[in-house]
Amino acid sequence: MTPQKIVLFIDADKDDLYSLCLIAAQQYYGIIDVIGIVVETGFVSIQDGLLFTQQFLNKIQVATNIDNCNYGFPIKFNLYAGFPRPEYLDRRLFPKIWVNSFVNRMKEIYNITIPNYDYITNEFIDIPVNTNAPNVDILFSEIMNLENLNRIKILATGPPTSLAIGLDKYPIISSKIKSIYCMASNYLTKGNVPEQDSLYAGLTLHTPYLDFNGEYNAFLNPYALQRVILSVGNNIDINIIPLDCTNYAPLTTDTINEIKVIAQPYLYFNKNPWTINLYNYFVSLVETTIITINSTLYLWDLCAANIALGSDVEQFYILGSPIISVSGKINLNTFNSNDRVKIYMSLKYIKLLINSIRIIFNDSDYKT
Ligand SMILES: [Ca+2]
Repeated sequence: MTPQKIVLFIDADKDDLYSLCLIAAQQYYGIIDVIGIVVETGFVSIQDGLLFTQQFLNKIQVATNIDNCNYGFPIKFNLYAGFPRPEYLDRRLFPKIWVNSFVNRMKEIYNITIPNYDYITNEFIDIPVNTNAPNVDILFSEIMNLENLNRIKILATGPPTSLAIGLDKYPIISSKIKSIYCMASNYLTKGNVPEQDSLYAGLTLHTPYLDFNGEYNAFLNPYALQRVILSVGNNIDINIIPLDCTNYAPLTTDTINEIKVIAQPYLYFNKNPWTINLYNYFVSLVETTIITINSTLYLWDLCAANIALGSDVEQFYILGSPIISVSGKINLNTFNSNDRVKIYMSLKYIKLLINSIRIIFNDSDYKT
């Protein structure tokens, strides 16, 4: 069987990176063919995101196009720099305290650093970094030249700015895409963006919005998400994994223990050093995410990655064509259409953990 071609759009936070472990596993086992990973502005800047992604991929023994050599690693991913976010969205940022703690943990645990951050004052310094990653335009031209027979699957686990721009800039791209999976937005549940100006989040907005309680990926670029959803009109299968769904997958210290128990029999039988190294980084990065005991964390991108990879995690979805409000939240009264945009509303937590481990260890039971 021809491996499914996949393109990822990520924003390089810890959630993206441990989800990448599953993607790397499927590439290694020949199940998928990753033709590109695009880093978007989201958690950090595009260039910083590229550096974090490159360094983490090297830890799990995956080479990249921006490395100087392939280090003898068995697989290689091509990274691309996304399009910059529109300037009018510049005031929408992740809380500085989260970004700083992420940057510091990457150094502390993995010795992964970026050159334009002062680790003593905890401030970004204004020295431009350039990874020499090719621009996403290069990837879009490659996609345009693909045959229609094996249409690509797209997984977006960051604000989908480049994907949305690409759909407009290169209309032919739509005919090359089979499906899109986006971890974004919220429907019936509360968002994770502050409801008003927040000193903690470094959030000050010109005008208060009426419906101001979205999810971060959608909040960082609500118009991009809306554009992606509209491509349902081009015969693309659109799947939205909102907070309603990811809230079923809390990340606590119990989660780590459960993952370790599930992995035990695989570790007993599997002696492949590449796989074992991958598993160790996967579990340690998930663990590293738990910074404070009482913070509310979820396995956001892992849910989306599992659903996109066809892992059967017993989801329930509703159909409709959502309208995304300026806050990034799905507008409640927009389901009167016959469109088939799928909005996932639930997911079985324990199966998510089991299937993630099955994917890492190449146990095809993840689909049953
Ligand atoms: Ca992400």
